Amino acid sequence: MGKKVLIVMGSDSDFPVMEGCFKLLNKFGVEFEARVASAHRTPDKAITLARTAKENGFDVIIAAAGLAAHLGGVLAANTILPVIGVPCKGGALNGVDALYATVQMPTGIPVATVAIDGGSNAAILACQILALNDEELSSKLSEYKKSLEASVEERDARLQAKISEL
Ligand code: RP5
Repeated sequence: MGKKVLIVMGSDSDFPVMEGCFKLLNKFGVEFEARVASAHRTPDKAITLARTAKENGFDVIIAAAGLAAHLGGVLAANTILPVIGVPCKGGALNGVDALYATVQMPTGIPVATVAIDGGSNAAILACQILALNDEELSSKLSEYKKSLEASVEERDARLQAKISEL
């Protein structure tokens, strides 16, 4: 399988938010490349990454940025690949600024925005997009959903045990 997911981060300081994303993509066996490029500090680099992503073999882009987070929008403006935005917490507004900047895109240029610090969900959403044309990945996602169900049942059992001890 070639490189499938391009991850662009506004800064390496966004790494803690994106660690879960990298881990999940590894778990699902999806290849990715992660780069730092800023919509404000290195606009040419960010635009070039977006414009060349398709020809470089990527199918989905994930953009992670904090503060006035225009990265997802700038990437989406320069590609027809789906762009998933991860607003990162930080600064005086604690990520609400990044959420609004990422999610409130004008008609025609969507950025599929996950929760503040939702790096893991960005990985899952990217895998769900790729799984449309990948049966093996589709099966892995189904297994993952089953493991979530199992963990809820374990939590339910723990709750019942705690209540019975009161
Ligand atoms: C954003 O500004 C980055 O995505 C990061 O979330 C935030 C702070 O960046 P650094 O000053 O740590 O490089 O562009």
